[in-house]
Amino acid sequence: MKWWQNAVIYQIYPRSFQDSNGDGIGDIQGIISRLDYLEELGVDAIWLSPVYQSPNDDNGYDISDYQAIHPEYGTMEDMDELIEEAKKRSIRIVMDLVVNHTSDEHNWFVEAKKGKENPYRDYYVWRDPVDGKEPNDLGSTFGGSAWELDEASGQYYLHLFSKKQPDLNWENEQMRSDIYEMMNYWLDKGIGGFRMDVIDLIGKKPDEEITADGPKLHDYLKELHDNTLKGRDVMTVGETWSATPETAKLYSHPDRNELSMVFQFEHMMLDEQPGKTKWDLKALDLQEWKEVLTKWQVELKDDGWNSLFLNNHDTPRAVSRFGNDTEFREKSAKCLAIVSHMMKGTPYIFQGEEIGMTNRKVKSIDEVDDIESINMYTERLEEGYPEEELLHVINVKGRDNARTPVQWSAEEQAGFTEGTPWLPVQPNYKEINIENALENAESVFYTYQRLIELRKNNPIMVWGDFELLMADHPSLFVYKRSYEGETWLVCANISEEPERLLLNELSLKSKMIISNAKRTTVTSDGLVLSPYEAFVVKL
Ligand code: TEU
Ligand code: CA
Repeated sequence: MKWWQNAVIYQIYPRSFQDSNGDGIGDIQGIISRLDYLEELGVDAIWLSPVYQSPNDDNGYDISDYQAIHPEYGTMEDMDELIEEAKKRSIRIVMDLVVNHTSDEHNWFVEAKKGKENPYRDYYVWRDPVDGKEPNDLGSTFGGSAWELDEASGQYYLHLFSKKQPDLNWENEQMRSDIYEMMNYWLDKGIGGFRMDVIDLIGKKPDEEITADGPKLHDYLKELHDNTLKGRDVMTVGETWSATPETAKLYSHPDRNELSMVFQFEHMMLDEQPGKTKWDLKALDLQEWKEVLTKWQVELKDDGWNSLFLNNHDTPRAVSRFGNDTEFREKSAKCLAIVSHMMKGTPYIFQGEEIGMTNRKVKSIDEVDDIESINMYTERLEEGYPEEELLHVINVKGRDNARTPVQWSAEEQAGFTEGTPWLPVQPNYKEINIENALENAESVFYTYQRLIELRKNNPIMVWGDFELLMADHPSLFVYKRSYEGETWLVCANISEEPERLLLNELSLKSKMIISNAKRTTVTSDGLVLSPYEAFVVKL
């Protein structure tokens, strides 16, 4: 067994986690000061969103120096201290690796712009204009063309994200070898591994308008593995929006020596209109959601490894999106935690999820920080969309939802900072905060703590086969896990109405493992599950 197979990972978005010096920006010393809290929660590793040198065009996902810490987060000494202090608490630090692109302020790009003869020119993707215009129709995720003209040379460079995030050219061997060297620098520090940003894009073939799943993607990952990860006890998780169960097996099959697992997003895209963007909303159909999650559970089986998550720094808060963040906030947050942690794979908790933090509401675009939301707003306003509608979709899907400061206490600024936070603290912090959660034995926090502990002590949670029951039920999510003669049944009512559950498998002899409704016994002759009730029993 690998350590990450029964691990639970906690994602920190450092800007919003804990400020230690009153400048309103979370930092590494802030994280160190909260390690005891994470130890109490019980997590095995932290996925740390980028803390590298960066002009922050995309909040650190635009890196200008991979081997330097942004001064707003601290110093390299702080980083070393974080790794060491975390290790003392058996917590590993998984670094974010952003190597599909750099910042335009990275020295490689500064050199590359000097001209076609520069040795770094080919580290990036340059093309001549076609008919005096962009080489083709490739678009950027953040809006507009993916090509930007460099006046000096008359060539365009590729940027699949912002103009300040030029794409690296993975066909350049020297560039790849520089990346491996940088990765080894971090691995030698004793980190726990890497979360690899949009790694499915590195094999791009821009001339053919192929971005994800390019022909050499897996060759690059194998080479990367052999030059960096091989022989080290680390984990890797690729961020792959394009993954299907078939490609996920290519990335994560234990015999292929590429990655440990990938983040797939199929269950995260069902509330958008097919073929359109994340901003084109559609109501989520629970049956479809169950079907997709089940497909991933069943198809990866022993030929790959799943990651389990319902939110991250790019997506809305899980409780606001899949649960009910008003009347049933705590109950639905626990329900979602149970449903997700009881599956097979490695669970990820995004900061604040463990207390049921909610989405943020804005009334004006001036309150928005996220580049993706702002660009979409500007573009669509020009196309004639009503402002109201645009603010609505930003409130539903915008990335700032996840990025408001962690609510530590009822003190001013939620105990996040003594200054003015870079993004306002949510008004509900007086009620929803970690201090309150720790004092209340019934809080969402203790559901997460219990789920993590259960995973440590019950191999069935890690290895058990998955089987969906009642597939056609519109609001009950019921599944079985079975392992070495043992069977657990997970039952959840993901709706605001009570639901009747009739299952022969249940009996008075079933042993309650966890319940979010203080249920102690179950029977086969009909139970009524209250709104968002969830429980797990051992049969
Ligand atoms: O996200 C990849 C990505 O494609 C996102 O832009 C995604 O489509 C969108 O945010 C969904 O709302 C990764 C990082 O997680 C993200 O924070 C970065 O902005 C992006 O890569 C570029 O590095
Ligand atoms: Ca700070």
